[in-house]
Amino acid sequence: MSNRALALAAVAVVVFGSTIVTLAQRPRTSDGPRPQRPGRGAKPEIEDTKRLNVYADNWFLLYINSELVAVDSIRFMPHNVISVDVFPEYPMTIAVMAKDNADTKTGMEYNNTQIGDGGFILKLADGTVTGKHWKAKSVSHGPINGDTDNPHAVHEEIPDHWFAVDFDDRSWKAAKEYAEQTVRPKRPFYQHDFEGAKFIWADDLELDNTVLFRLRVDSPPDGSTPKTFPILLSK
Ligand SMILES: [Ca+2]
Ligand SMILES: [Ca+2]
Repeated sequence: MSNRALALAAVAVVVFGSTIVTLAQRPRTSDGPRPQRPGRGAKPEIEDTKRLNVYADNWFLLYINSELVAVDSIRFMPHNVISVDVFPEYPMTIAVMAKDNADTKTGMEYNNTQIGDGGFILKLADGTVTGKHWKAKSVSHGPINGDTDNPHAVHEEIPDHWFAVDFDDRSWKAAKEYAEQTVRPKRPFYQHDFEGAKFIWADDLELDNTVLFRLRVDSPPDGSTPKTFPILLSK
């Protein structure tokens, strides 16, 4: 090997060796929090989320601040609880579409053999619960007058952007509260935290079959101070 080749080999060893040292000195990211980038602030952690429990007879979808957050994974039976982690940002607008199981034409269920009843309840760990302070609008109703001999259902067009933060719900009625023994929730309801929440629906638990609900929450109802994360704010 020439002197020149020996010199190149020596340089290669030095460069390779320093690469190993550099890799060895890099901070590990698999355990422990990553160091904060200077000037950008903390990022939210999972501890900054709140647990949302939702039970619907029979189905729901739920938006928070105009974004779809939860959908009932079971359309009809069995009755289930959907439980998700939510990162609350205030003011917070919650919008829900809840559906009783009902034939679109007749408003009845089980092959038009009976009238089914609805019911909706929710609790968020920031203290937000369902109750008559929510707004409600029935958009599907039947059978009209409870007539099971000649059953017909009526439908209202679902308003555009009914789930959006800036939707005007002032013309909607107050939600109506129903006793737990009237709704008769199934077992999963009792296995989750709904303490302080009331079952709600539109005016008729049996004949209103699709109901929209809305609530604006200005600050955490439990009085806690929400954390803010400047890193999430767009400039
Ligand atoms: Ca019904
Ligand atoms: Ca039902």
